Amino acid sequence: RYEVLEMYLKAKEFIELYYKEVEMDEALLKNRLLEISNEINESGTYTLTYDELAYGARVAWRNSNRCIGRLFWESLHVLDQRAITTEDEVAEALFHHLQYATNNGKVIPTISIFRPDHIRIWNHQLIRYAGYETNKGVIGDPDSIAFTKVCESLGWKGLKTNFDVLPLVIQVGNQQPKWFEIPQTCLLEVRISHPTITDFVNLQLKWYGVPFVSDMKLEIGGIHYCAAPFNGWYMGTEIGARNFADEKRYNVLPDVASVLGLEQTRDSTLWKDRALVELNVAVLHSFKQAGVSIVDHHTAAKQFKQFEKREEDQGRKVTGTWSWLIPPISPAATHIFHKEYQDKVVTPNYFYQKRRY
Ligand code: HEM
Ligand code: NRG
Repeated sequence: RYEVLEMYLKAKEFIELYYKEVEMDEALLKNRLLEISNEINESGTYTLTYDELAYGARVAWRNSNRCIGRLFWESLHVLDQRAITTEDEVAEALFHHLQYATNNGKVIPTISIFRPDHIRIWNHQLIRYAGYETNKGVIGDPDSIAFTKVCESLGWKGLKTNFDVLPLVIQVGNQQPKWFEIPQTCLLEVRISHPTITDFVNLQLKWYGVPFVSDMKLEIGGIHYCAAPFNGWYMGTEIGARNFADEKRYNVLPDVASVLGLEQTRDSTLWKDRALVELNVAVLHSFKQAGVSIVDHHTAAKQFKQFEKREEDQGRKVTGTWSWLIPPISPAATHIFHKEYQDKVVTPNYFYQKRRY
């Protein structure tokens, strides 16, 4: 049948890449392809070995066009959770991932891979703050409003602070999803202060220490892993120049400017730009002080340049999405701004998928 052939061809492409890059024996490759071909013919699908799976997840990171953090792709820690079948087991595995990867602040880039079909995590990130529409405006993160409503409809109730950590929402098959409160032991947060401006703490800002993207699909060799949450560490601008600064997110630039005593009546005073810089200084300072891994955008760009060099040395072409790779502050101060990238999609890779709510 057509789908069977299609899957075999995709499997073959990945397995050949794996044997080429990991320098394995040609004869073993032939054997492995025969084995996969038989398994697909019998069952319609096939199972990667742990080593193939781990390599696939790492190459998928290497191929993530929007990611500036790719220098470290080979060090991704892979948790194989394909044996898990129930919501409770998934929640347990995710708690383990949160603790393992957070590692008391010394963040370990990690991915948990669940069985390809049947399991879906509804959260965008494992840890994220709720958002509520009220008649006095939005409380919390406006980006979470729709998902927060879903959680409430499932019976969860938040405290309605600006930083309520949402529960995990896990679905098996087409069953009603189950929600799980995240234990405090899995949660690391950083209060935001500024190295010299003491009044900064009056803004009462904090952010969670680690981003765990949980709604993307990992594709390796024609197999689609719909539940494969991964994490690295933050680049400071993600928090300081977007999550806190966007008008449609926490929108704190006017408050920061007030703390700095800046004239806000004219755009041309560049009060937004000055507020942005001090806010980003505060984010980097606070994470550093709390012992939580974070990278500034200049260092990240230099690391990305090293990645480009290493890939070229290996005879591979680096693909990328320029508009995502440039940092949102001082982009032209990085080399990325001054060159072009081919935005070609290569698999293995991480993809967006349809939301389940
Ligand atoms: C996107 C940095 C680790 C895969 C991004 C973005 C940044 C970034 C700044 C853009 C995010 C945005 O603008 O919203 C980093 C850093 C890491 C890291 C500093 C530290 C190790 C990882 C890991 C993976 C990964 C471990 C997967 C295994 C991706 C993907 C995107 C992305 C798929 C695109 C997300 C989307 O389209 O929404 N990364 N990353 N990154 N990163 Fe990384
Ligand atoms: N901008 C988002 C996180 C997206 C992924 N960023 C990473 N990924 N650094 C935010 O929450 O601000 N990672 O795997 O480290």
